[in-house]
Amino acid sequence: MAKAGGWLGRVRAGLARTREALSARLDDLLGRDLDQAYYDELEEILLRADLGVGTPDVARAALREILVEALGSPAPLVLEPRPAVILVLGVNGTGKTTTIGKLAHRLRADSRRVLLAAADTFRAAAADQLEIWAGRSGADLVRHREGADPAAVVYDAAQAARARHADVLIVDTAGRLHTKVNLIEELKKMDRVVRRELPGSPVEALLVIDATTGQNGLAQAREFKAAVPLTGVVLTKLDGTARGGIVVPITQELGVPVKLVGLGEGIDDLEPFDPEAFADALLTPAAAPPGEGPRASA
Ligand SMILES: Nc1nc2c(ncn2[C@@H]2O[C@H](COP(=O)(O)OP(=O)(O)OP(=O)(O)O)[C@@H](O)[C@H]2O)c(=O)[nH]1
Ligand SMILES: [Mg+2]
Repeated sequence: MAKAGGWLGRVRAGLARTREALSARLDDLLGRDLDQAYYDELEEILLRADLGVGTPDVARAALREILVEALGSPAPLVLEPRPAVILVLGVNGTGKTTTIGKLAHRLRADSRRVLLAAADTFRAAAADQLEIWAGRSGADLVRHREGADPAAVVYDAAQAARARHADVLIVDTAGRLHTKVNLIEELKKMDRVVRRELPGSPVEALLVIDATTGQNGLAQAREFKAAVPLTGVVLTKLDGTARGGIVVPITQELGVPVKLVGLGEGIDDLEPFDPEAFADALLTPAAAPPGEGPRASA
């Protein structure tokens, strides 16, 4: 024991500088978002300690496995029986209306009849914006005048969805802070009305989170979830952020799957979330097929 301790003690002392360099920098990484920048830094730390290029490769493979496990299985939207309802919620400017436009386009391409409800009656411009997306995607629209009760829009849209045999009714709501009690009550009312008017229809409540807000988005999600039974998250603006790793804590801490991701402002920039593809996209530089090593494309 004493001998082993002595040996260990000497090696430990000898490795002091390497260890300090490693652990101080590993500590810096703790608590940060898991993203490409994180991975690059981890790789650099391992290489600086001369652990060799093989070690970053092993670390990459292990990290991929951890990510895929943490992210769970793909969770597609529930769209049957028809008409299916999708309520789209979130704080201001996260990309709700844009996501609805893109989603309507995807569903139309899949030959589904889509009806959009402009339940953001806060500003007339909000319904105008949704109307433009309806035109682009070939969806129908129900709108009321500015300042109307959002639940009344939802009521009319539910009747229209039934009368016009819509396959999917998507409800656009006004951006709201999760801390505003009356606005959260308004959301609950919309949720109640649509369930009452379309009994038997599946209701997706999708929370739209702007990935660039990082951990803040997670705090929003907790509050929304306490108010409305969320069925999924849409993570937008992944194209412009180094914080894409926020997907992991969202999935794990909320227990709500990420269902869609927004990758730009265009009509085609929305994709179903695929955990395996996401882990690869996060860890593998563009153009390098998996397994070719971290700098194969450089
Ligand atoms: N880069 C990028 N921009 C996006 C994405 N999704 C939305 N945006 C942009 O984000 C801005 C806000 O989008 P909106 O769809 O109006 O957001 P909203 O949540 O409906 O906003 P409010 O209704 O005001 O709460 C617009 O400039 C969009 O083009 C995305 O995935 N990537
Ligand atoms: Mg909007």
